Amino acid sequence: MSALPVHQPSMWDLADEPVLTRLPGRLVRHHLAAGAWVDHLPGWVEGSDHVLDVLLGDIGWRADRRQMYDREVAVPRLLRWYDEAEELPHPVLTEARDRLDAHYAGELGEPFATTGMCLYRDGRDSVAWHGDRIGRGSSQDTVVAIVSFGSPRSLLLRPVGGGDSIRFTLGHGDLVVMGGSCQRTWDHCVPKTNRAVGPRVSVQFRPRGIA
Ligand SMILES: O=C(O)CCC(=O)C(=O)O
Repeated sequence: MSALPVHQPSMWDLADEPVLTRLPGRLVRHHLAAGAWVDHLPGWVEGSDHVLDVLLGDIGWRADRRQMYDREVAVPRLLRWYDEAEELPHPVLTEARDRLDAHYAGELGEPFATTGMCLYRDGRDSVAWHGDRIGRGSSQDTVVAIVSFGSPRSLLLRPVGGGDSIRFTLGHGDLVVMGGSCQRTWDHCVPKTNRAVGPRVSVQFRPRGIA
């Protein structure tokens, strides 16, 4: 695997230890068409530099390849997957999952189980338009929560089949949650950028059977 990117500590996130700020009353819900919604809370995690340092370490990042027509190409990001039994690499991530469980229990009716991580090394890394429709996500409403660490990147959403896109900028310590029919009726992507951006790690919490 290629060398991991180096993180320049930010000048504005000076908390000594990572701290999760309050969720209720601060998350803003955006209702999209067809029963989809997105909750957004910039700066949910304070002291995120500590978490990013750990995530940019040797936590088992994997460089994947996939078939594209007649060629095999590198997936433009590094990946790490934690099943429900595996300990997460920073305790604040376990606390984040517990807090999300408590907050979304009524709406979701089941706990978050797996944790997927993507490392975008620079602006050339990306994820193409898709919905999390492997497994139950293809037929059932669900909730996917993403906590972002590192350089801000855009998360775009657009209706399946096309239409205007909506942009969320995901910065250091920000939380975005896609819910309702979002994975079935909307697609999302993180496009490449020509801006000089540093690394970003996306931490995604999903219920069992959603990918
Ligand atoms: O980078 C992100 O926050 C989105 C990741 C994503 O959509 C995925 O891995 O399915």
